[in-house]
Amino acid sequence: MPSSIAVIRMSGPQSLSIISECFEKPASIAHRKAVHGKLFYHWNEIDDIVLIFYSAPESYTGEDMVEIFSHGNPIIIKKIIDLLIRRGARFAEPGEFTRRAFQNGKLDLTAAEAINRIVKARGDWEISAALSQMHGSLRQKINSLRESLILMKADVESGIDFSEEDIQFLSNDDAILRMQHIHNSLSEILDRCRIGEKISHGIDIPIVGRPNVGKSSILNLILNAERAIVSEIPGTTRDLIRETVQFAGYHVNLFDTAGIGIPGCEIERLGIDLTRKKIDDASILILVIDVSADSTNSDKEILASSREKSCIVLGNKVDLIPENRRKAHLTLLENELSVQILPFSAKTGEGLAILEKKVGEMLISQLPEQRNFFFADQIMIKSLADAKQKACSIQKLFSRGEPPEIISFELQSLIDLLHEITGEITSEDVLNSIFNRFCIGK
Ligand SMILES: Nc1nc2c(ncn2[C@@H]2O[C@H](COP(=O)(O)OP(=O)(O)OP(=O)(O)O)[C@@H](O)[C@H]2O)c(=O)[nH]1
Ligand SMILES: [Mg+2]
Repeated sequence: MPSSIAVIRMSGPQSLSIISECFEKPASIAHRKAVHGKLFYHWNEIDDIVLIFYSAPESYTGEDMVEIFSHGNPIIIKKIIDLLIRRGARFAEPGEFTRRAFQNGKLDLTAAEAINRIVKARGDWEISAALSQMHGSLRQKINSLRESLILMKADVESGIDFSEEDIQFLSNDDAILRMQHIHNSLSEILDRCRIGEKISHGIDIPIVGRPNVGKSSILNLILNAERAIVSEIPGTTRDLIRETVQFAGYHVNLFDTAGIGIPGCEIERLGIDLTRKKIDDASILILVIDVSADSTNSDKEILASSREKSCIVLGNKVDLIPENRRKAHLTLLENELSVQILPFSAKTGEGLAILEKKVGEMLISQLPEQRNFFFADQIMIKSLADAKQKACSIQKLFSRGEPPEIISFELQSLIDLLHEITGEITSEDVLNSIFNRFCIGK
């Protein structure tokens, strides 16, 4: 796809010599200075470019790096890449730039994970949490726990050295309390990583109600696209239709569902089963009723099944009620169904802004401290869960008064686990699992 500008990045010790061979003014290339000039292949000009050279170690990867800003025509981009490859460069693997940055000590694994999320984030909150993790929010937490553990291990080992003289550097009660604190902190970090997972996966919000109330019309209105079939025939939607949108600042998976009523055929019945399952699994629901028709037992049944959830009840088709009768009509329905109804019209868009605001409020209340959630790879989450488990077992070792040699050994293995999370100790498999999820060029 053409764009106005493209950026082509090259990293490694030969970057400078490769670019110098094809740039018209090689002598003007200097560290962190933008220089403008022609790029040539055998005296043929390929493009007019701006380039920036970063001298190692002051670059993203920690190696010599060149960034070429060219025009964004794919033909030009291809020619530049071909030219660099002919001169000795090669295509980067997914995430290779960040992997090299990690290997050169420019960032730790928690920051690498955050950078991947910044590129892929689909909601405002996700971006701000990923930025804060890139700046060290998760690393600092892990490092501070590790420092406490190192001090504790030193205290335990001092107890070993001086055991003959009966000097106790760390009382058992004190140690148990400190381990409890570490266990709680690990537990909190793990919870925040799980919230991060949930937010990245997107929060599921099904749109439910009896047939023909306007669920598909509402999905289409939110998406601003004709995604689901709308018709006046009840039972039009029979399957779950999932669409991911940025709604209320979050990455949300909206589901249009089959209307819950008396099924006319086996397919409708299967669709209704899927809807009921979706209601059970979701924590936030958009429940639709048709205010232009009388409420039915199906409306009441659906409301009853969503009592435990955060639920927004939309009174759709409000455009069909004359303005002067609206208030009285809605109050009557609210009393009959014992819920608060948001007047809505998929036809005119009335109520959409309030719906978005309410969804945002519900997400905020369900995701406490969301600004502070973290992003972790599955392997990091596993290491965190193992670390939490280990903290718990070390606490028990202290309670049972086990010998300091054993406790010290276990403390060291907990310290090592924390090293794995930030990446000081890592296997090739872990690195592959993390960086293979990156896109090429990052
Ligand atoms: N006047 C008016 N008509 C609407 C509104 N929303 C939906 N309709 C109409 O109501 C009918 C049913 O709409 P759908 O969106 O297909 O309803 P649904 O709930 O998805 O129906 P099923 O898939 O059969 O369960 C269609 O004829 C829509 O044009 C609205 O806000 N105002
Ligand atoms: Mg439908």
